Amino acid sequence: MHWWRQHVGYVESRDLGPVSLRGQPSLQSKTVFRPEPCSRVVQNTDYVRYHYNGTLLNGTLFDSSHNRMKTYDTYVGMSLLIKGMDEGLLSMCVGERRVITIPPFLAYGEGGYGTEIPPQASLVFHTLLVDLHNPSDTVSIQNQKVPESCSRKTVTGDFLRYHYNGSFLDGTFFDSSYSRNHTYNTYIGMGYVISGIDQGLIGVCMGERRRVVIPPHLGYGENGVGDKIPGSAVLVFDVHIIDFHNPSDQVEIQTYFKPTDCNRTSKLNDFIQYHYNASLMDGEVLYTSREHGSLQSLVIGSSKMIEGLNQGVLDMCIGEKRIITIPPHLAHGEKGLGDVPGSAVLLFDVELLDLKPGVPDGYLFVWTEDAPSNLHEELDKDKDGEIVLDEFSSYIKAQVANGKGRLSPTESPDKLIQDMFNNQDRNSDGKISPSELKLKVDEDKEKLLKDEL
Ligand SMILES: [Ca+2]
Ligand SMILES: [Ca+2]
Repeated sequence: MHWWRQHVGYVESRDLGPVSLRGQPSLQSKTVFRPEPCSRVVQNTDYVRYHYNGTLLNGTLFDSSHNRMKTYDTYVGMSLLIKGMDEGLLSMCVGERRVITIPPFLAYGEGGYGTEIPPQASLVFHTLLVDLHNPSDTVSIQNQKVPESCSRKTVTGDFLRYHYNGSFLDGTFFDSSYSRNHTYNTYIGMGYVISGIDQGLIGVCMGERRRVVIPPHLGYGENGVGDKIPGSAVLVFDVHIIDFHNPSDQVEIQTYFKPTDCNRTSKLNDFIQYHYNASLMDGEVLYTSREHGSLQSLVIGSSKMIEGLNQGVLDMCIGEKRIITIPPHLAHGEKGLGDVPGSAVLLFDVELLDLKPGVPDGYLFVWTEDAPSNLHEELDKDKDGEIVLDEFSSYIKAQVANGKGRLSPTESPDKLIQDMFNNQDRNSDGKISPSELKLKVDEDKEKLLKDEL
């Protein structure tokens, strides 16, 4: 209500003088330019911002908003203006240019006004409507383009990444995320942005485009912002939603092909081979393993892999294809990585090609049964008190062949056995002494997978 009082006070000083209603010429209004389409026109109680040049019939300029470099801002139809303007502005569109010729009885009448407007003067206003809203306006959603596939819409508390162009109702541009080459990222519905955006971005889909028209009381109010946003300006945001997530989101899996023949599915520590396409939610491709001719492999649960992918490839059949949507806290986080922007949701299209039982992350070999208690004796085939590589290698291979142990499928057995031997031969003399041989016990692992040489 602050505006109201302010403008009442201001306009009262240019109140109507005495008027005669008889024998006077009527108000004349001539539209010089009217933009099409024109979805909304001025009605009584609307708040308008317009430019004008006011002249007498002889062409003498008595007032101009252009000279002040500022629109004239007021309510229409509430007797804050001279009657001729209250009437003459009605039904104008934003962008419309109109010449309003006002007879004296609808202007300042017999008294005139100050030194500029003589008694009985008809006034000619060349007007251009710049902005228009009503205090009862709410956020308006227009030009919606919703993607066919929309599994979820934004709710309060979601974190959005979006692009926008910001303009005023007359089309004047004021800001764009595109010019910064970076999405605008924010939580919505929580007061981090102007109310109009908080409201206008609830219920959007990923990939959706919409226009959000925000009246000033849900935007930057009567004061505006610096010299960028004038007071009482309606804001028009053309928004493109790139992605959104909620900090509580989990990995989302959509299987679109599942082979009928599927006797085993992937589980933690399995060694899998797969192809994938990774992209951002707006379709920007990050990596395509097929194009690079690069079959991927991964031990499920490996710390080398983003957590979301480790989770997303569980319970998969060989030959299965699925789309895995991964929120940023299970991918590359707020900072992003390489081509992945901060806080980006990732889309993986994965086809599982092969699946082998593996060993836990960081292990080369695991026992499938309890490890022998007299391991050094078992390994020392010639009983000379030391284990050489040949003894070590043939023993490990025998365990694998008998199903008592499992080597990691990530490398060749000989390479793994050599690495294991080197790990145990702590003084690197080519022999493993009884004191060198130690079982590494990881009590966090399940029992069958818990011991490693
Ligand atoms: Ca030996
Ligand atoms: Ca040694």
